[in-house]
Amino acid sequence: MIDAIEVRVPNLGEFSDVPIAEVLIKQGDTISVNQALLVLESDKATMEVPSPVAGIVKEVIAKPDERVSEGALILLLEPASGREPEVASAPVPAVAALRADSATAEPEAPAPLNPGTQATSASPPRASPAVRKLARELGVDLHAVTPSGPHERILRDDVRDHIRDALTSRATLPSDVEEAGPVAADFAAFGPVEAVKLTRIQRISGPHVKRAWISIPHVTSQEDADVTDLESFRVRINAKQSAGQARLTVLAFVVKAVVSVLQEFPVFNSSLVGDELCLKHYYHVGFAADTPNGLVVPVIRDADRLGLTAIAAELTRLSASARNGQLTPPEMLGGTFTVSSLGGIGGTGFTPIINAPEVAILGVSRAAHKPAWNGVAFDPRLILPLSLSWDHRVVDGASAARFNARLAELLGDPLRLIL
Ligand code: CAO
Repeated sequence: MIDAIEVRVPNLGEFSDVPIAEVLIKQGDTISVNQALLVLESDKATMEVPSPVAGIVKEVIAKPDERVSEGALILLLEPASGREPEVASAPVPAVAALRADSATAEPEAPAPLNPGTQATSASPPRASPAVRKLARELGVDLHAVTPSGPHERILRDDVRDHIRDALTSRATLPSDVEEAGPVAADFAAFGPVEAVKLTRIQRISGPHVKRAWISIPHVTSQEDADVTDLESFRVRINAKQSAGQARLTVLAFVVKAVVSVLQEFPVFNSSLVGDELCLKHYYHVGFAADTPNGLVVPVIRDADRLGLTAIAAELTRLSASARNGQLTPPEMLGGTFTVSSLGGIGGTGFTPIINAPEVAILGVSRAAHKPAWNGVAFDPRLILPLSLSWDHRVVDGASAARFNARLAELLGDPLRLIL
């Protein structure tokens, strides 16, 4: 059995009776040769006292704020596994680090984790070389750290707490959003309630929609399209459709027009990948479909190669599959732009959520007759409200306004649209 080793304060050169600013080890710690044990701080300097031997700390004798000189007992050490103690092969320096007591002697720390909380203290932060090193490694500006040690000294734990607080505050938005619903409320205390499970589609699409809403800076631009001529054209064509032919819906015209405008404004048919835009040279247009089980988004592939009636046929086929729960995964993948039409239901406008990784989505509301000034009198015109949500990292307001204006122009001139 090897006796515990007494580890004492080494020769401090010109210094004696120096206060202990920090005790860096605790009982049970396994320490290695040269590991810092104490930080001593005099009026003129800060010193770290390294360990001359390796082992397990049996008892810590030194206490913060005590004053020590050469020979003072710091701790009792047990050699690891009862072996002969490993000692420094070269003499351990009396102090591992010695610095003038000025923060300017230290290299600059990298950009702070949380610049918003940066302090403007005139005096340099007080911290041991080890703490400064830790702060540098972790990119923490010590000016921003709240000290908890004696004499406003920043301790290791203060640096760690600072990082934890910074990370927690960064994570606040999503978790706040998550907790925004009154999940824990006891609704039954106010009246009868019933619990209904979310559908499978809702459980799958919910997190996707939430992620898109939180992570994409959305802006929605509104536009009115005069679809008076389009509607009379549509009614005329539908009246002549033979049995079995797909009905031309407003949505079919919208998809046709959207493809044409996407070709003119390629950025709307892209995805943001890191700091690059992936511009897609194919046009797979998704459309939101309301089904008994929830919202799904079937995709009309290569919509640019389809005529109006083929688009209408695809809309009919995919809508039926969506309602019957028979869509296959490929029929829901690869969309480059989405249209969400609530026109069959109502509404004068809404803010659709972008179907990430797409960068824009078009919302279509219910067309209604509105008076339009023709220069002489008010004319009743059928106006279709368009709501384009776009990712402000990719699209700017002017482009969105041009996209919408062009779309409205095409929808206002059905012959040009189909030619
Ligand atoms: N303005 C006025 N009336 C409209 C219209 C519009 N924009 N769009 C459709 N209508 C009317 C038409 O009268 C149409 O009948 P006719 O074509 O015979 O005249 C009727 O509504 C029914 O249209 P529809 O909605 O069934 O067909 P559609 O092709 O327009 O839409 C589909 C198909 C699948 C998009 C639609 O059924 C649907 O599910 N819409 C909901 C989408 C949704 O939920 N979006 C929200 C997503 S975010 O939660």
